[in-house]
Amino acid sequence: MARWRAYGLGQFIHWGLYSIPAGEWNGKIYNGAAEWIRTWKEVSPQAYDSLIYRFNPAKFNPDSWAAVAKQMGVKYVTITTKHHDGFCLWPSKFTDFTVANSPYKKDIIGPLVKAYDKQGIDVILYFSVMDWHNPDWQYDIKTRDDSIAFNRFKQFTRNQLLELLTRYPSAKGLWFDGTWDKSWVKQAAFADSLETEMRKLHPGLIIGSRFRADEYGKRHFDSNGNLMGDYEQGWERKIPEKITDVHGNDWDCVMTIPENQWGYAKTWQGHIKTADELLEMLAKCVSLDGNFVLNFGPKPDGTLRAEELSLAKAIGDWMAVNKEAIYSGEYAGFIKQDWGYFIKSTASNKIYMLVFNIPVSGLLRVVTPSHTVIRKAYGLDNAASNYTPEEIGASTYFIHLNQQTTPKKPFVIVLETGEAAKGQTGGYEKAKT
Ligand code: 16Z
Repeated sequence: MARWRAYGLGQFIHWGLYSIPAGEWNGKIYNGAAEWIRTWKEVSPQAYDSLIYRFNPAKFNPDSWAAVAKQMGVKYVTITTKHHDGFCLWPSKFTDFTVANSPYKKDIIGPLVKAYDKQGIDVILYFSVMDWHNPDWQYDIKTRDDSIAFNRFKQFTRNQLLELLTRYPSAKGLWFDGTWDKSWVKQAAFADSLETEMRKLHPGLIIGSRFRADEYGKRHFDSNGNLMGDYEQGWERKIPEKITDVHGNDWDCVMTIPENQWGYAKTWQGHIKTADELLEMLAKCVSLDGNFVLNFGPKPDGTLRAEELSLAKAIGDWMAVNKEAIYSGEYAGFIKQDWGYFIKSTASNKIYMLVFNIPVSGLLRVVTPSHTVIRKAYGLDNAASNYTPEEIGASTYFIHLNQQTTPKKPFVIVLETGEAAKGQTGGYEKAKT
């Protein structure tokens, strides 16, 4: 988890049969998430499942995906091995509904793991427990037949998970999804023993809080209020506002570029996030002790769409200059200010100011924790660019920006701080009221 904590930035990949229709069925474009198209009432599940005969990503090149991720500066990637539709991107022995029976025939996961490993990017395997293709999957267990079928399903799930961990031993963790239905929530004992089995097979395995419920059906946090799993997996398309929201837990935020599309959708509707917006989300997450994971939905031919490539490039260009403020960054303990986010480095004593909103005055307020003084302030992109913080009150400073030269891009100021000399009060007198 120490390694996980230092990641800062991650990539999510949603790829599967849903990338072929890409949100469009019989000429109609659906606004819902493209990877859910199998469930729209106009879509026949049989027709959807036949997409397996069209899965043939001729231009898939795992090394080029990994190179994009490397340039972007991500430290880990989460890849869908099987989404809710049940289609497996690895040749699972436990179902026919896999890449092996598509025209592509080859394993997708193995080469991806290898390519990302080669770039030094850790891999987490996404796995949906809910499986629309498997007739044994149930939403709830109401009859004896449901129970018999679901018992088969549990063994199937166990087989697939042990298979994934055996085939891809370098994976660092599992990202579970589709675990919210009553059927699975009732399997606390089974899930608990499966978790133990997986951890034994794969020491150090990281599992988030979505995997299992407790015996009272509580999810994420058990009936005693304790986090279940290694990190909180509830921050999906939302970000905490303040440090007390995260209760001292590890967490990551998974985020889409448009409003709610994970799989490839031909047409993105509504607001599409900009690089600066995404960078601000990244800064906010790291400043509150979390990781930020940006989703990509590759096209059916195996290439990445132009919008995602250009965002990845812009984020990577920013990271090339400012990564020191992101990796190994944690909550700084400074009062949040309107211009942006404070991040403290766990690797040094430096404090980073990630500036996103420049005030009209050009003055950035910094209130230091008690007995802490600023010794030095300079631009992360240029250690020679000194700022002279003006002390304006007890533990309170203004950093003066040169409004002529301040870039119109998010930037970082490094603060080197120290302990105030004994008895040093700054001479500021408190009001008597
Ligand atoms: C609103 O109900 C949802 C929304 C998203 C149920 C499931 C999901 C899936 C998405 O398809 C994507 O995989 C996301 C991470 N997951 C929670």
